[in-house]
Amino acid sequence: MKWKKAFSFLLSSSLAIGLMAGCSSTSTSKEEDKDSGSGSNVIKIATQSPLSGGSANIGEAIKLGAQLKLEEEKAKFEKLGYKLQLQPYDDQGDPKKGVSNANLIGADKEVYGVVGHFNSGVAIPSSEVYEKYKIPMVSPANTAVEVTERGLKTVNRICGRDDFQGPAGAEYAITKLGAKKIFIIQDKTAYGSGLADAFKKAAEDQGATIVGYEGITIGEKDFNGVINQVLSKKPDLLYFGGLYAEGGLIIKQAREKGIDVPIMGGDGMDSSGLVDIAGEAVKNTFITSVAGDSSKTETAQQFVKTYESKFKKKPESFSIYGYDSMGALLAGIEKSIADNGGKIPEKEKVAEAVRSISDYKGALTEVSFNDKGDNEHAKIYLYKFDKVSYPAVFEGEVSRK
Ligand code: ABU
Repeated sequence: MKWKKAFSFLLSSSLAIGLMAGCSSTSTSKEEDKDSGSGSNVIKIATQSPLSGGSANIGEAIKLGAQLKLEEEKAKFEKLGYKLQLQPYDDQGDPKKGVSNANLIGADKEVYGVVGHFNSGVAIPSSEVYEKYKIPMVSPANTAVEVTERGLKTVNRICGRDDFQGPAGAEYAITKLGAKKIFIIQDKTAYGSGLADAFKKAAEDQGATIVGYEGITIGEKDFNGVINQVLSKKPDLLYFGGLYAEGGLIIKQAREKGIDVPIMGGDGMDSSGLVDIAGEAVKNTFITSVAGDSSKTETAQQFVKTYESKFKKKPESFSIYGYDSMGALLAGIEKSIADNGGKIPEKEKVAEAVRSISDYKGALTEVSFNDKGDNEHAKIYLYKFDKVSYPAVFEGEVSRK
């Protein structure tokens, strides 16, 4: 693996482990009917993302990106004899709500796919339900290793994993930022703890000392207790495994207490919300992300123009991942229809066609799912916040190829 662009170095081989609104529904199907076609010409695609709560701006971005792609594909499916419909659900970033929505999705015979989720801790239990109903899921953002390590045939993601993201961050922290003494905070979720642990192991393997490792709770607002612990350990880098709502407050409160060392985190902090919360304090913050820079390709630039014109707002980094997840999902559905003589097959066959997607060219991403549902083309990107604006400055990327 090589960091590219502004800097370039090899990830050590020891680090190159792992992979490279609450809608209602209609009928409840009988057990034997769960994998049969709906008998209608309506193809519904559900989105599940947090449309309320601390991660709502990313959740909305994923939904809007997916909506844009579905609307662009409507005419093509109309010619095939099918009517595409978007069915957005608000999972609230809450595993219970995600599972409850997933059961509504599973009971709706016209739903043939899901774009979602944002939170791995919501995707993991919700996707057990999609698997039961044989409904393919394509995730734009779930990075926890477990998401695709359970052998589920319906679960896919276009983004990278935390056993790639964590080591990539550690490599950058140590070789580029000179970190030797690192304090780690994580939010005790499947994502936050998994990412922090992957970062920690890689950092230790490269000789850094972890001078503190503490957990916080989602929804907390006052981090002075843990920040006092950071102060007492005098680290030369503070790492946070978690989301922008808590991350923004930790950055702000740490700077208020005089902590001026680099602060680093992962893709859960890749949001304009981080800048809104942290303000000036965001400077000297670094993030790895599984989301690429939308200014880099002509197709992504066109996506940004269309998105801004349609929704009257700037996209988040994950908007285009919602768009490309919908694109890959619909490409699989289209293939399943073609393979079945123009008729949409039972959902199991649709899920197989989605898993078989290879070299799909999205607006920013390229997608080939491996046998676990991971994207072989996924990359990790590094961004630096050196001013109070979003997105942050692109510093480089690392891929496994
Ligand atoms: N990877 C984005 C942060 C959310 C999550 O995976 O849980």
